[in-house]
Amino acid sequence: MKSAQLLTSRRTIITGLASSGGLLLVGCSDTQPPTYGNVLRMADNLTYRAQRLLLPRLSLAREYDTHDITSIPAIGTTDPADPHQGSYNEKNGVIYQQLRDGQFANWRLRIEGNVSRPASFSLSDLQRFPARTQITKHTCEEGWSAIAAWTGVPLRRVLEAAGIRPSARFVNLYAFDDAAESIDMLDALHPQTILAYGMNGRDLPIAHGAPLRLRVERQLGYKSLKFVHRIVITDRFEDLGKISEPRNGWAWYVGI
Ligand SMILES: Nc1nc2c(c(=O)[nH]1)N[C@H]1C(S)=C(S)[C@@H](COP(=O)(O)O)O[C@H]1N2
Ligand SMILES: [Mo]
Repeated sequence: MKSAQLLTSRRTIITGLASSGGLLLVGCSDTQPPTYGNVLRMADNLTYRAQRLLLPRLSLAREYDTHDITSIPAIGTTDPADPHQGSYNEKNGVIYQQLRDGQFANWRLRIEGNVSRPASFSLSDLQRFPARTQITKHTCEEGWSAIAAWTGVPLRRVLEAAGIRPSARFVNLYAFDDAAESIDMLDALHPQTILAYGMNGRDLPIAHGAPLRLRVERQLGYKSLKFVHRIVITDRFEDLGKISEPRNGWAWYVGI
């Protein structure tokens, strides 16, 4: 019995390895993070496959207590309306300034792409969904981490309200600065993946992404896009253009 079990598990491991090897050979298919033909970037595929293989599908990131909360710096864009910031987008920067002047009353989150009911939600619409608060550790690729409490609506709820089609595979999110992110459906439907409008018991501050940011707790900090205003659901991996991670030399999948 024991040896039979061992054999089975060994076979699973071998099959797993063989399938990641196969994927390496296949390279850039529409089901995989893109490598753009660069051998060094093939590691993205491996990290992605290994994490998806080894981690239970819905394993939770650790959650902390209120007394664990630390101070947290604001990094990257801290004001999309400030033309002096690195990722400033002229058109969206002006829109952001107007929305902020109106306390985000006219702000809307658009959900489009491959959904059966494209939707548009105001902040109060989103606040009417059941909320989730989680105290988690943010880990930045620059080498620092911080613990904060995030309150928001699970992304899953919002996607379901718009009607996820069975063929949906990726969720692309766009921000008011020149930043965008995409995550796969597994991360999108994960219970700790939320669209946060609150931080440490208050409204989300501007510098941390007001009025709405993504929290995707099982990946590095840069996946947690701030200033989100548009979400597009797609059937295949899409290059998000010149602002995309792969084109800028950043890994698409950064599981922790
Ligand atoms: N729109 C947008 N989102 C962003 C960034 C950014 O520059 N613009 N920076 C990312 C990085 S690198 C980190 S570490 C976190 C920082 O979040 P914080 O400012 O709330 O600490 O936001 C991420 N999300
Ligand atoms: Mo970061």
